[in-house]
Amino acid sequence: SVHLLDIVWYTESMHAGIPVIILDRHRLQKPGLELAVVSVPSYACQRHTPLLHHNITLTDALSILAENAELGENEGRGVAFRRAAALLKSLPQEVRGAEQLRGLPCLGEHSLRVIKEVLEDGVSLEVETTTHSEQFKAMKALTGIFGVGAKTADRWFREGIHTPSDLQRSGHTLNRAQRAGLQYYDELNLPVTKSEAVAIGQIVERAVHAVLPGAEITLIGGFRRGKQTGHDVDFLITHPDEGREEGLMPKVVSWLEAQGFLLYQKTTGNSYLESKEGPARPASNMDRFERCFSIFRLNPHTHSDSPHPLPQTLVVVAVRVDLVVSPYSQFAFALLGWTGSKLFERELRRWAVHEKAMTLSSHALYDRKRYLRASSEEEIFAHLGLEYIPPCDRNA
Ligand code: DCT
Ligand code: MG
Repeated sequence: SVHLLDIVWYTESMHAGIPVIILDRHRLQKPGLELAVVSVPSYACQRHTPLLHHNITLTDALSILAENAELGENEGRGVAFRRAAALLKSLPQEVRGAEQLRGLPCLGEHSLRVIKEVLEDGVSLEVETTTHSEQFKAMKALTGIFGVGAKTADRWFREGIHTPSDLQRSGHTLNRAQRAGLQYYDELNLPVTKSEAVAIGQIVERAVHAVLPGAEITLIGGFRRGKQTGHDVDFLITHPDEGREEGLMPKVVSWLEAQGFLLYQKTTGNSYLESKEGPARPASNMDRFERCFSIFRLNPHTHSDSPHPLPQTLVVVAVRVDLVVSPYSQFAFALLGWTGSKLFERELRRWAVHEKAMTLSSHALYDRKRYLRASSEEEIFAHLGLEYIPPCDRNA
């Protein structure tokens, strides 16, 4: 019922090249302007999603439900809530009424119901019930232990174990990761700050250069997307002379251990098979890079710029650090695959398969049988027929 003249292309709100249409209510004899985003692409990898956005209350509510679904190992439901939240994060303005969401993709019935409730009542009953549920609280506390996944946490919850202290008292046999997770529980559940990440980066650089001069170290994960805090720090290591990076991790780990920087580490060797035709196609989304899951030790108060006063009992600052080694020829794919966010990565792979009949992993991109080479992220986006999205806009 809107006359063409009533539609204004509001270029200031042109968001990521997405046309945003403002319906001029004056012309419709109603006061105020109503935002109606009529064309938002449905894949998160087609959109710019900045870290700071306009719909935090709504995305927080949806994230709780996503987390609850993931803890209940209901992956499909979790992804649906994550997609809905990501859509809202990409909007150029605050949503004030459900009618503004008409025609937008990614918003399923359930997500829409939650959004409407929050818009009308300020809270969603389902979200409130979830956050107060004993099971959700216990599952969060238990999976908050490094080395504990949803399956294990659920088994313990059914045995009446709700907290890390319950677990400690239970006498359960824990593996090495879980023992470290329990030992450093409080420290590991404090957010890692950017300056701690930088301090760890300097240590990693010293370690890597001590055993392989010329190697390149890149901060990846959330910090590369501009986050100021994270649950861990992720680094990608490579060397311009392909092959020099082989077997690097054990040497780096020995150096770090000798200097007393590691509280825990587990290294896994690489398992990719490089052939003339390119890296082997992955059987799953799992990476096969040489990788080290570790817990670093930093001296408290020297490296921490935590806005919260650090507990007096804190003897060390324990920080989760992931190190990944990639051959130079796969570096761009590893960089893209490890920058995240998790949903952005999932959407890239979904786009590749469903829209381009290609397969993307952190090792390679295949157009059916043909390996597509790339030495930068920009080239990979181009191969995929996507506009380049910089890391700071991949916060889907
Ligand atoms: N990743 C992924 N799929 C997963 C796990 C990880 O694509 N299932 C990629 C995307 C992000 C990157 O690896 C690092 O993972 P995390 O450290 O878990 O994510 P993050 O974005 O760095 O989050 P945080 O800031 O909390 O560390
Ligand atoms: Mg991270």
